[in-house]
Amino acid sequence: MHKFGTVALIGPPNAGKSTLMNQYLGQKVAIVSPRPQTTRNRISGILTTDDSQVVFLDTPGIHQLRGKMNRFLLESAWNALASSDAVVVMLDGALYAAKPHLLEKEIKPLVKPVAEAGRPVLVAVNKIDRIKDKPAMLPLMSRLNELWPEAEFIPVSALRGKETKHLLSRIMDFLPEGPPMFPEDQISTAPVRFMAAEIIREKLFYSLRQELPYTTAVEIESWDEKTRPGMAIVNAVIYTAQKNHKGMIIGKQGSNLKKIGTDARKEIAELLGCKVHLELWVKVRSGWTEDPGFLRAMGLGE
Ligand SMILES: Nc1nc2c(ncn2[C@@H]2O[C@H](COP(=O)(O)OP(=O)(O)O)[C@@H](O)[C@H]2O)c(=O)[nH]1
Ligand SMILES: [Mg+2]
Repeated sequence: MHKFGTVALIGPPNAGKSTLMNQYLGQKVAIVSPRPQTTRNRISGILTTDDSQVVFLDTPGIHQLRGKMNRFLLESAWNALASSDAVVVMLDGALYAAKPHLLEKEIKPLVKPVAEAGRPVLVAVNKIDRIKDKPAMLPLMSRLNELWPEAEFIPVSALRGKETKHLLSRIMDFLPEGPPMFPEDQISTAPVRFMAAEIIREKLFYSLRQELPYTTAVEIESWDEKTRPGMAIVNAVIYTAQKNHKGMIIGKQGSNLKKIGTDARKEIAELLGCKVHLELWVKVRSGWTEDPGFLRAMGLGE
C-alpha cells in the first residue's frame, strides 16, 4: 500500500513550522530565522519514502496584523487548510510553559477555523528541548486539552528531531492511499529561482536590525546558465520600502551587502550543484507592501 497526501503546517509565527518541514526533508527548503514572519509564501516540501509521499505546505504565521501584505499572508495560511488531508498546528511549547497567559489568546483564533475545515488535526507542542523544568509540561498539556479537546497533542523538538518520527507516523495514519505525484528526487514544487530569492532573503534577515526585514523583498532579475558552462550568473534586486534603509542594507563601503552576497552565493551554489556568480542590487520602492500589483509579482497573494 502506498500513501499520498498533503499536510498543512499552520500556527503562530516563530513556532518552528519551517524548521519541522526542513527536519523532515533533511534539507533546507523553507528559510528559518529567529524573527517572526520569515515565511511569506506558502512553500511546499516533498517527502518521499519507500511507501509514501507527503507534501508539506509550510505557511506564514497566523496572527493579527494590519496591512495588505499581512492579509495575503493570512489568506495563504488559511488556503493551505482547504487543500490538505491533515493539519499540523505548531506551537512554541517553551514559550507557553514560561508564559501561560499567552496561550489562550494565541490558540483561540486557531480552533474554530481548523474545526470548520473538517480536517484531522495534530498539535505539535514544539521546542521541548528548551523546557528544562519538565514538570512545567503537565499544566501546559492539561490547559491545551481544555482549550482544544478535539486535538491530539504531541510534544516535539523540531530542531533536534525529537519525537518528530512519532509525529510523522501519526500524520501518515491520516493520509489516503494513492500513488506518488512527484519524482522521488523532487523536494519542492517551488522553482529554484524562487528558492534562490528566499535564500537571499534569509541572509538579509540575519544581517538586519529587527524592524528592517519586513519591508524588504527580493526579486531575481536575470538567471543565466548558458553564457558560462558550469556556472549560473544571477542578478537579484533587494527592494526596500524606505530610503534610509538602503544605506543600512548596503553597509559601510558595501560590507553588509557583500556578506549577504557571499553567504547567499554559497548556499545557492549548494542548491544548484554548480558555481554561482551573484550580483545584488538594492532599490527603493516606497509603499510596496501595500501595492497589490507588486505583491503579486513577488508571489504574494493569489
Ligand atoms: N530550541 C528550539 N528552537 C527551535 C525549535 N524549532 C524551531 N526553533 C527556532 O525557532 C525559530 C523560528 O523557527 P521557524 O521554523 O522559522 O518558525 P516558523 O515561523 O513557525 O516557521 C528559529 O530560530 C528556530 O531555530 C526547537 O524545536 N527547539
Ligand atoms: Mg516559517
